Amino acid sequence: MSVMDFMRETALEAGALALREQGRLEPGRIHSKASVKDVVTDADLMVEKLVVEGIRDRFPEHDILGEETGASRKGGEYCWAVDPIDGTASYARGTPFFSVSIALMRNGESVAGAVFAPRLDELFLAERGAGAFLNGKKVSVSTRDDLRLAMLGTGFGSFRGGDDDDCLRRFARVVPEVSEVRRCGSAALELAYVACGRYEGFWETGLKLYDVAAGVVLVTEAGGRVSDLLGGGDFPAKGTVASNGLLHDRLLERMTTERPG
Ligand code: LIP
Repeated sequence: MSVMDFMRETALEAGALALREQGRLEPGRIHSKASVKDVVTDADLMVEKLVVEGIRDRFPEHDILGEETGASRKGGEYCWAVDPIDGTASYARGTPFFSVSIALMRNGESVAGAVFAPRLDELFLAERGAGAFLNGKKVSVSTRDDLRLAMLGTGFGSFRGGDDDDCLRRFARVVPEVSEVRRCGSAALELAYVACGRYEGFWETGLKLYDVAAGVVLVTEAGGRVSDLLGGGDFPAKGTVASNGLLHDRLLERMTTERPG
């Protein structure tokens, strides 16, 4: 089985499990992590176990970074970044906006990714050099180059650690200048929406590698661009900005939160 077949099958299986478990979620199966704003459900743990065991069986020599189980590092060339349920808060409230996100990284760069939204029945897959696909159909980023017509996604992950005035200032700068800003609650899914042209762009700070690793390869393989807030490659540590490429620099200009004077 090829890496992409493994990814597809694992994402579908993991998504089916997440879907079944969403119907059975009750308060006792939802827990807080570092703060009350940061939730994890029993389903996150079950789905991560399924994915991690699959990787261990098939690629025993590879490293794994899982949102819930942390990192197992053998110091090798390949590492899998797994977010079993990206958008756990949305998932726990019963919304359809959550996804399973699985990425394969080589020497720190994403080379393949799967983002599956089981309630929406949408599987996004990308492999470096081979393009990005939604349910088997090739997708590409939007060709809109007018910021006023842009629909963007964002998130407020940086608030988990407390207040974040910069995040609010950035939001206030962007909102009046674009057509719409959406917040679905799953960064992986919003990156997938940039890849397939539904959104022109996305930005968020406070994300972790497992949130973005699959989405990044989707966006770049669909013809878009991903950077940190300053236009460099240090994402997600210094923020994540993704776009159709055409609007990237104009988005970056709005990411600076310095106030005049
Ligand atoms: C979540 C994201 C969400 C972001 C949160 C968080 P989780 O992932 O995808 O969009 O705003 O900070 O990281 O924790 O549900 O896997």
